[in-house]
Amino acid sequence: MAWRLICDRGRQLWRYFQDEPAVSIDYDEENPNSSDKIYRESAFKQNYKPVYADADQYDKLRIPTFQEELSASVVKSILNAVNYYSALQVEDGHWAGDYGGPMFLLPGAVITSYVTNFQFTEEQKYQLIRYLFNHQLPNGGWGTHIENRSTMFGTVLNYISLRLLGVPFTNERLQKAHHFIQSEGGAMYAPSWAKFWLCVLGVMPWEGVNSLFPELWLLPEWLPVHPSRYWCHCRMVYVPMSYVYAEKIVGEITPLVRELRKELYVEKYESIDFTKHRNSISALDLYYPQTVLLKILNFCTNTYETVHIRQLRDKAREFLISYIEAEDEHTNYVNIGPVNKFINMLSIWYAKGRDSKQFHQHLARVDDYLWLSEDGMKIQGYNGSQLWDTAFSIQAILETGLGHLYNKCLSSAYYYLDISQVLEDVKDHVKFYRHISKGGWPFSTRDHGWPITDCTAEGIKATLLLHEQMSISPHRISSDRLEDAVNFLLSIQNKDGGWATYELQRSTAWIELLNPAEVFQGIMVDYSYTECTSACVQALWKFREQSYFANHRRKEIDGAIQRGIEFIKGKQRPDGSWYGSWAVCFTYGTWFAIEALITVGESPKSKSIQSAVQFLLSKQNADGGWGESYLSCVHKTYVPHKHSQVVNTAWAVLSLILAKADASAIRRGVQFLLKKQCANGDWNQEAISGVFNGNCMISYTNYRNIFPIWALGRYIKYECNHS
Ligand code: LAN
Repeated sequence: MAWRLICDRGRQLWRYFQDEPAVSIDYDEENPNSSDKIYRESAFKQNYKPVYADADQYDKLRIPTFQEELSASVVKSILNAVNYYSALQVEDGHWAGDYGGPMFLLPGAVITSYVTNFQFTEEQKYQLIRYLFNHQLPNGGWGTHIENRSTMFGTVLNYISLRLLGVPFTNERLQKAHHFIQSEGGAMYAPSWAKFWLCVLGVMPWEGVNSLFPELWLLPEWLPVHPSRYWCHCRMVYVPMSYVYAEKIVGEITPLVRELRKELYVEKYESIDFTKHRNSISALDLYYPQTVLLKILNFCTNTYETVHIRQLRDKAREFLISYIEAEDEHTNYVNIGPVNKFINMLSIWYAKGRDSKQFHQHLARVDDYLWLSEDGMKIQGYNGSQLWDTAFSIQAILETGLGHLYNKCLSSAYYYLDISQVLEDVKDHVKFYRHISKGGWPFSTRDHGWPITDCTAEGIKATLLLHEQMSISPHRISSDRLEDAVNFLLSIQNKDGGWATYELQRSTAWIELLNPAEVFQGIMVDYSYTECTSACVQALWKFREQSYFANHRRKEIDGAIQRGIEFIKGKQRPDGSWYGSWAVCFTYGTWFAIEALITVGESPKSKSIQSAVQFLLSKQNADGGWGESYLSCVHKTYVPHKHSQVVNTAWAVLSLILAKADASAIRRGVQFLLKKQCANGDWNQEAISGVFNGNCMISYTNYRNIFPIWALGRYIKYECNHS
């Protein structure tokens, strides 16, 4: 294969090898979600070593022989599934997979490469172009994510990307996209995060955006609007954005940039009054409109911008660049996400120069965000989902009771848990508004290093399960390290009893009124979430069960669990469901909630569990499955998908078994999972599973294996208890 994934301690790099035969790429246009064929087919070829694939050998499996036909086929299916899925594991122990989905990230990389003059290789460019063409919609536009309808956010940015990647204006597909932009009134109707990039490229003057008010950082920290209180993803994006704004960075005005100025607007570029269009935004994009309060504040900061005070600006600029440098160092130039990665890189290019060591360190970490699938090469939503997928995979495989057959796979996964836990706080963490990190697990890699509440929780759960169920000795993840992980969780529980994502909740919901990104919701505050809270409660409970840790902060742990459970109960909706903020959607949130409640001993007969069961049963389809549309997340009300989905079905089955619900509903769910399994043990990629900020979807490719395995595994246990 010409393209190969090379991994090192979780770091994933797609490399092109000239003298190897090219990959055959067959993209299924019906489903915008890639099946991740390129990675999966080569990993499968290389690693597939099935154990006990022969159905007659059940007796060797130390599990009872089943009378019932369904159970026998479930065992067969599990073996087939784990045999397949374990072949996808990388040597360093993690599971790799496509973490694409958002369609507004690649343009940040391409525009930064154009302005700072770094080159993607020819092979990369070819694949980036393929990706963009593959995701172009029939009306010529692109959505904000791969399942979305066309938006100006997606279309303007991806149109520009294709032009910068060398596709000529006369190209038929670009003509269609051009037509779309023109018919929607031109690029000034794109949202503010797109306008930012237009200004950087020089196809919009900086007067076209509202002030990013760099001096905001100089206000006293106790003020509720101080940006140190924003959700870290929002904060870490607005830090370099404000720096770039303070410097009014614009790339070289090349002939191509001049052409784009003509192509992107309906009127002549020179005749447009861009100040008037600061708040213009297409109805296609509007999800969280600017509030009156924000408009008033924008008026003030825009006015201030015309007279701003030099000394204050210098002070703000200095602080911002020091913050950018700190984030770069803390994350080994990976940065918290793909948005600030490229804005930080641009800032460093400007402040330190093209030849600076820092710029080169940034360059070395660009490829960490790239992923190649059959639909082409994309910028992922993060530098991967390594730890998250691995911690879940461990739990899913152990749930089947067949862990002993997959010893090598599980010890290798344990190794990944070991090398990805964060062992120290970052330098100057107080100065740069970072919570402690010691003991936490990140979502991806240790190099990235931002620990997350629920990733830490899943890390603890997976570690303790492996310690319990596998003969791992000596424990490389020491008791001290597990205590640190628990300390991290205890340090980060909110006053409302819940857990947020990366930090304590630092502000109240009213600050959402200042959210300037018209396309996302809930980016200003790190709120407590049902999923994060459930994971933390489960982890603390698991930790508490180990007699070895009986003396470690027992009282605090008990209190934390109690308050966490109260929080979760308070989030239940009148219809019995829980909203899921990070995956699609009510089946996900409800699964997390039930898992936590049952773990701590809530009776399945309780009102809360019973109404959740009623909710789930009411959504089961005639084919036995469950299917939820991503629109559930957007509209915050259950929207069924046209087809049942294996991932939603698995969450529902996991929940119903715990809740001791009606056996026939469970069996029908299980039968649906069996029916959908492919001959090689995989399941087909269906609709997109992940979401963030209400409105943008993100792919969790391994969910189609993890959750069916987990659910079938739980079903086998359940049958054992019944027979
Ligand atoms: C993620 C990925 C992981 C995810 C879980 C751990 C699964 C979740 O339980 C908590 C939230 C979290 C950490 C999460 C938050 C939002 C992220 C970081 C992402 C979905 C990955 C990409 C997304 C990020 C915000 C994308 C960039 C867009 C901006 C609006 C800045």
